[in-house]
Amino acid sequence: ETSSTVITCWAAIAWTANAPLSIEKVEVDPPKPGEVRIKIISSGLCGTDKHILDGKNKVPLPAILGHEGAGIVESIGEGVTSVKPGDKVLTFPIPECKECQFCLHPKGNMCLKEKVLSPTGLMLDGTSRFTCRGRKIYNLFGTSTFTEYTVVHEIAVGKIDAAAPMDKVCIMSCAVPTGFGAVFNTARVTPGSTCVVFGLGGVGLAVVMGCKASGASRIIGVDINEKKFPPARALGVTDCLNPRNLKKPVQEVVKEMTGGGVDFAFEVIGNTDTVVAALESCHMSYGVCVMVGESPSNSRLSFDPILLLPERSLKGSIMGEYKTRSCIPKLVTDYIQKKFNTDPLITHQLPFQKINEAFELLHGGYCIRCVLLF
Ligand code: PAD
Ligand code: ZN
Repeated sequence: ETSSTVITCWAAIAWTANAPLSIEKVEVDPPKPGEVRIKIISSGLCGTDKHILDGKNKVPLPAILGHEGAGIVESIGEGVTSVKPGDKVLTFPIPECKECQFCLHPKGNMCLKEKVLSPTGLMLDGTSRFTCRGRKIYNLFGTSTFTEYTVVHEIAVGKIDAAAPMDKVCIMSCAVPTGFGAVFNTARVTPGSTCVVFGLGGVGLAVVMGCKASGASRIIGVDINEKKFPPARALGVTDCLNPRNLKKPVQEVVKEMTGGGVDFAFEVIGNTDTVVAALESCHMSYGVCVMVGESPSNSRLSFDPILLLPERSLKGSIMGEYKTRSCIPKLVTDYIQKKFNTDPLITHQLPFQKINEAFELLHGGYCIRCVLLF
């Protein structure tokens, strides 16, 4: 245990949006009470990190991005009881304090201590644990995984099975629970139902896996990048649509294909117009549209309220409605026991130093999830 020493290590700094990340030496402070310092072993690159780097979604900068991480506890602050040095853990962008009114409620997963919806980039005491060239560096959603070491609140750390393969399970921090939970917890997809998934990236394909596991009879995949179609078909998509190659709006085509609209639609892109298209793709009466994608900061949804009147519904889903620390480590155990296989979502692996190449892969659409290895 080195919980009183500062660690100097490599991290990828986002000084501004719309520029490559800069790999630099940073100082990582020891964990304060209730905090855990973690040696990151692997991290996924999520669409949310991409939106932030593209300037679509605003967070305080300069920051260390990344929130889909798996690592090993290096040291713990005072009062930490749920993990100890050497434990394998995941970091979660939504904490679960297990004490607040929201955590104690059986439904929902928004802990009162969360700040993911209004990111401050700081720990709950209002300070930062990262310094680079004498400047304070913000964190992302209290996690920050594009660094060799990070400090996370105990309430945002989940202890996982000692047998967990650390190069694979990082995607259980975000993409997998987000996609599975949108299907199992939010939409509650039923056997024989019809589904449409807008956006076939890492999260969208986790949605596809969930729909298939739920016994959906038809899963329509929508993407403007046709490189996504072969992996999507391999995971259960039955029909692929590229809106740019259609003569009419994609929602009209989906309605025609399904005799009036699907039972369940998922928006997993993060655009307001595709949220409306997904909503319009649903059956007017019993159709349920789940919004998973994060639309740009300060954007507004606009649609005719008559869409909802005949009982169609629109719901949001964050981290798949899973109470993170209570539920996600169990998903990891199920994965280890081969109850499902999310490995096909990981199409690329790169050493951490090549993080900018990993963002290029995601932009170019050549990969589903690229996992960075430390
Ligand atoms: P990704 O970049 O891997 O995938 C996005 C996919 O959408 C790509 O295949 C694109 O080609 C496709 N796409 C882009 N624009 C369009 C368009 N106009 N029409 C059709 N397809 C399009 O991202 P991801 O899968 O990691 O994340 C997807 C979204 O989910 C993103 O908005 C991210 O911020 C959000 C997210 N939400 C949560 C949550 O808890 N709600 C968690 C993680 C990610
Ligand atoms: Zn994410």
